[in-house]
Amino acid sequence: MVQSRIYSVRMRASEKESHENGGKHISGGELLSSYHDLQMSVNTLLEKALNHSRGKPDFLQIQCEMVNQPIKRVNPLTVHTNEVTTVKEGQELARSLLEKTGVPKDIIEQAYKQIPEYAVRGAILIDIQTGERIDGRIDKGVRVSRMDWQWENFEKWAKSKAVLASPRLKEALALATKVCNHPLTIAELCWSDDPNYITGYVAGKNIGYQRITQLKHYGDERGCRIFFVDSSSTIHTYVSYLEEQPIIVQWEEDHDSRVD
Ligand code: WAQ
Ligand code: MG
Repeated sequence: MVQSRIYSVRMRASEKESHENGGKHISGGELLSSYHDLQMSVNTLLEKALNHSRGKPDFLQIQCEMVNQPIKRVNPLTVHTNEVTTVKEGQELARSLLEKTGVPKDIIEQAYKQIPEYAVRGAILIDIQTGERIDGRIDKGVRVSRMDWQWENFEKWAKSKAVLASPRLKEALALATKVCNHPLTIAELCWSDDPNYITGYVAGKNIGYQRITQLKHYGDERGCRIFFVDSSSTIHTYVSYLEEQPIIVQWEEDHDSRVD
């Protein structure tokens, strides 16, 4: 991708009303595109919006903006898949992995108690010192944007790691890689709001991207995305990083890092 004329393309779709008027979130998506690929990129996000298991959109927005900042290239987090046999086992593993990243136990419990209250289309930011939610985006959360991973490079990576190459894994791993690339991120906890997808993950610098095969039951439309953050003093620059810093994930075998 030539650095000049790179576009951030973002999509959001909802049922009944727009998100800001209280509509139900159906689907969202973000990618980076060259000018040449713009039509195909818009189509990719349009298809995603029109074919989501959460429902058909009544409101749909796709926005393209030229990116002016230089794009940073980062190696993907190391991936490990943890097979579990029940949701309970999966959630216990998620809690212990979060502890391993350095989130205190009581903060993890406090965060879990708040999960049922969240109905956002972005991520919740939680301060690991206080357990308080610090993003201040009540019913919106923070949407991480301006990250991507070229399909060919992703496929090559997936093949070498013997994992199934799916757009969902590519998107989630690119997002987690961007998020964990920031020094204030301690950990991320995530599972999908797609009722047909029950695998989720915990990610952190020292543990990499740890997939857990069951973090919720089939049919459940409640998703979760929490970033555990070290301090709230520079929250404004942290959020700008999440929303604005362009990042391309690019796997280079020599740079593969080891995790505990
Ligand atoms: N920025 C912030 N939050 C987001 C973003 C984003 N770009 N995209 C989604 N979210 C939030 C939002 O609240 C969703 O409800 C929730 O995360 C789940 O999003 O096999 O598919 O796109 O390794 O449904 C993880 C496992 C799948 C993949 C996660 O999330 C694998 C997934 P979804
Ligand atoms: Mg998504």
